[in-house]
Amino acid sequence: MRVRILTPAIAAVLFAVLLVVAVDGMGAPRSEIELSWDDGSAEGEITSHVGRMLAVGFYAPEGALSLSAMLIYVMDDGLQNPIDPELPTTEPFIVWVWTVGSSGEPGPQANDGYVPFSEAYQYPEEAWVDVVFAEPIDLSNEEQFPGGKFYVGLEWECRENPVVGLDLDAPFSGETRFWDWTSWALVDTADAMIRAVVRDSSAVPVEARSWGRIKSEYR
Ligand SMILES: [Ca+2]
Ligand SMILES: [Ca+2]
Repeated sequence: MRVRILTPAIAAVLFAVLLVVAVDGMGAPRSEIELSWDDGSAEGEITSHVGRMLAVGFYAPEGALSLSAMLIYVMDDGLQNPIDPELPTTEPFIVWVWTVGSSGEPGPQANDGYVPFSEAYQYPEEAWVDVVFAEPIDLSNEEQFPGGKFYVGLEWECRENPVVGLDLDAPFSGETRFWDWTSWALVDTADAMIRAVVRDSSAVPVEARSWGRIKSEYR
């Protein structure tokens, strides 16, 4: 694991949109909620080796038990693209959804492992990368997802790419976990900048608050 703490001059204040309200073809509102523990600004970053994983746990609000997308804040890896210096140097990664294990850590996988960008250089750096699941994941099984809790995250397929943003502003959620090839270590001094987008399945608007917004508003 390579973790680096950025200097304040480098740390960018990032833009966070916490509620997306879309309108479907019939004009009826459809609500999606972006769940976050991070405050939108990266003070650190993390990257690792092939087969290691990073997960963040979330609680789906009542009435919004369908996981439709996740977001990951990809940092600048400091490398230059050999083909075109204007292009990013991003590499594929695997997206996982996990149930909750017996000790609260990520449990068995709840999706098939999704590679949203199968070729190199397909998504930007220094940006929120939006990964939409082809099939939304049903979180309503109370045994798998007690209290609506689930984990989303990524598995590295390439050495030290991508580099993921870390929010180092307290308080910390204690919901970030790192798979070091043998166990899920709890990361309690940072919130990884990975978010989940949930929605209801009946177009009923749901509560729009999130920890990340509260943290950035009231810190
Ligand atoms: Ca921050
Ligand atoms: Ca780069």
